[in-house]
Amino acid sequence: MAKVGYLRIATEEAFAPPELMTLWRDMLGTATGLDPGFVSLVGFYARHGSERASTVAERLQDLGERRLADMDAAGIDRQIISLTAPGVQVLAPDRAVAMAIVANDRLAEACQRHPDRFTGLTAVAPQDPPAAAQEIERGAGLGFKGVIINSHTYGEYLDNQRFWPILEAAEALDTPIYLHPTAPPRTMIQPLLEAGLDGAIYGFAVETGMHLLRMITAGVFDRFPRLRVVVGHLGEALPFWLYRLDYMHAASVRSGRYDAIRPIAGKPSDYLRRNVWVTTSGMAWHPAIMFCREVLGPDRVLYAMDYPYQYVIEEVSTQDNLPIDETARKAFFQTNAELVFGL
Ligand code: 1DF
Ligand code: MN
Repeated sequence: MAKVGYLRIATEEAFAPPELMTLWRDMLGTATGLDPGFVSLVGFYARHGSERASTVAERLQDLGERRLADMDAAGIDRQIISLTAPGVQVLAPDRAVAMAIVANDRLAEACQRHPDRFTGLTAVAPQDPPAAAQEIERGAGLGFKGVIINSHTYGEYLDNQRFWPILEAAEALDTPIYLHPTAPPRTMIQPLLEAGLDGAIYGFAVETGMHLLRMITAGVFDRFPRLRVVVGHLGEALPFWLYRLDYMHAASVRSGRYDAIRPIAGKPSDYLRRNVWVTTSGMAWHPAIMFCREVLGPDRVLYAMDYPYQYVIEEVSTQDNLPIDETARKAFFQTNAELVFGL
């Protein structure tokens, strides 16, 4: 990998503690009435015999030499590491709270062993909002620089006031929430699943983009104006929709068609430019990256690899070669991430 005049900080990089892998496998083996998204996603990575499934599962569990060697080979200086989807958000509440603590302890140990290479985000169990708020505080004490939420929890979204202690804690500690995809919920997945489109190819983006949009239109960012949200995959398609979101949101407000669409202080695009940062995870494509820089602003677009799900070394040089100047390149790979995550 070419030496360059900036650090490459990859911001959406995943891990799974072996304890959680084991628990997921047990659930797949014994429980009935399982969530179809859990079966599709975790059933693949934890149990499928294919080369993709087994190398991802191995790499997810490594927070040591293998991960560091992969980073070296790709020229990644630092990973911002978070608990992979669905994390603990598919577990019963008490188990989820306990397993988030295990995951955070494991990740904190690894970050302490490799402080120049790894930064962690705090995993939480949204099933128990007060416990999650407490874990966010503990995570900040462990040195974590944000919170990972793997999208919906049993089909519930962060605009639901029951989750607001989580948003309140993140805002109070001035620590960003990384809103990461997971398999769509039971109530949404069927037509995606039957076509094989529920995963990272498209279903993730539909579900997570909607999650962020729900937060915006519900007025979450009026209630928590300093809350910062980072979202992968170049904003889960929302930047491409900005114009129409603003137009149709205003039309819905004017007509009074929906109880759920009430006036909010700004246009949807205002919140995307004020409260949201997007990362390129898996979207190593110049036209899309340049478009997001243009419509959101160059300080809002950050590099991410999506290790180990999209460990493609050539995509790093693709992004080294973005048609931007050296200052902007350093912002894209390094300083935007340093600012958002407070590194
Ligand atoms: C996949 C992709 C899985 C991403 C992920 O976590 C993930 C995948 C379970 O390809 O199945 O984080 N991703 O962010 O694109
Ligand atoms: Mn990811």
